Amino acid sequence: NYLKNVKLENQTSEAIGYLASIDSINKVNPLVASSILNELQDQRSNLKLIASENFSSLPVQLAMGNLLTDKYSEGFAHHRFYEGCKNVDIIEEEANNQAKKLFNAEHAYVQPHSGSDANLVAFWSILVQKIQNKEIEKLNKKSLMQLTEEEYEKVRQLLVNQKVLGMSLNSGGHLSHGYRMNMSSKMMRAYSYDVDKETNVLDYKKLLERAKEVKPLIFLAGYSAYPKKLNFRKLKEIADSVGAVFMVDMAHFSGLVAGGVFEGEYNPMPYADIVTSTTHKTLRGPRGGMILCKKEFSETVDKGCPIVLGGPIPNIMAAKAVALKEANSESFKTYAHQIVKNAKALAESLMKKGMSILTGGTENHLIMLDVFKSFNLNGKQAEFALRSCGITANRNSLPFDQKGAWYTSGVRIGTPAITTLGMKEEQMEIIAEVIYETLKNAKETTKAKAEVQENILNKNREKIKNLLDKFMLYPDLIIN
Ligand code: DSN
Repeated sequence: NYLKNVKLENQTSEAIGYLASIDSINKVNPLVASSILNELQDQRSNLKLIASENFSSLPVQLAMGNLLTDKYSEGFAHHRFYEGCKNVDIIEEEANNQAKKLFNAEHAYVQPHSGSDANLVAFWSILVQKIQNKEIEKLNKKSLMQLTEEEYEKVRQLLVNQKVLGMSLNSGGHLSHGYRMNMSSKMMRAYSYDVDKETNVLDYKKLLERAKEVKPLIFLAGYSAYPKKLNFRKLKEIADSVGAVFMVDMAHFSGLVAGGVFEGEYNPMPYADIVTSTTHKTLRGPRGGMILCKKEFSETVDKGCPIVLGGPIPNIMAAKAVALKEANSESFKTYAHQIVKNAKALAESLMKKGMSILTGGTENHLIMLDVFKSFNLNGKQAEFALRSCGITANRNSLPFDQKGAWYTSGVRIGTPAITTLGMKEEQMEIIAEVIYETLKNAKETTKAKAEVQENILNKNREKIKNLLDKFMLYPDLIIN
């Protein structure tokens, strides 16, 4: 019994809830219970620098573990294909309202199970609204169901021949933005734009030329590995100049928008027609997705389930409502600003030590290290060496990377999770030192591994341990 040494009376209600759930799981499947506790131990003893991860609060986690998971609620709030959805309606509506308030959105949809699902729903919604509905009208029919087989095939061909233009995976865009191996490039014709080869930064003039060349239906902005802010006013002008729908995927930086770090021209909300996001990255909620859009798209977006998605996941929507309420607070604003201050401080310290960093710094929560240029390592070797010293990060290809997507020349690091732990600029100096000392001393052992000599490894591990002891994950959760 994992709880035999735990005195529940000394713990907070969140800790009791968490531990009680482990105890209860342990009675049915001890392997699962021990894996959850081992994961807690892992995340407590390694420094999480994965830019897309965070630590959600215990209330967010607890909101996921209950009987809401048993409910089917296809449709959307107050418009369901099932009876008995009153409480799910309240929860979904609350999550929508919190999202609308947080982002000043006309409409919110919190059902997507992931960011990629949110993008599929958004694409589908744009295709229906801009192409399918117009075609049905032209044919003097009321719905798709009234079309003859021949007419239907004509509409289908029209849909798959529409164009989406998104940032290439190579430049830091996402798979679901039209990468050849991804579904997004099969449901439409996908085109991409790149960063400038010299600066690794987006050149808005070249982007305008590319948009004019492609003339997409959807002009898509957003990234998962680009360390700069995006100017949404300029991007909207580009979209308008070619008559495209302007879609933004803010999965990586939605917490920075929510916290008021990305304001004015750097906030996509006033400019984009449709915005998608995950809820688990900088936003610090449960794993999932959401859509925010102008009224024009609300009707089709709300039909995401059952047309694109299966049933919504009510327990996750409940956790989204909790997380979005947390994000609607002053302390979240302070948190979001600190993420970027920490990233800038970390980048500065690394560069002072002589490390090569893409674009010479960062304007957001992530930093792209060129480990090949700096240390003659590939990303996989660097990732392995860092983990051996207690740092969890992920390799990432750099623009025009010669080493491909598996080995890569880069490592992506980010500050959302360590900022949640309470770390500030002072701690970034220590982290930079560990990263630098680890990578400088890492010796290639195989194509996938680089090892650090024991005395340096121990010294670095000790530094990380000291940091994590001081900035403990869920300090209220006491397990002996
Ligand atoms: N896999 C996520 C990331 O790490 O950025 C994006 O989906």
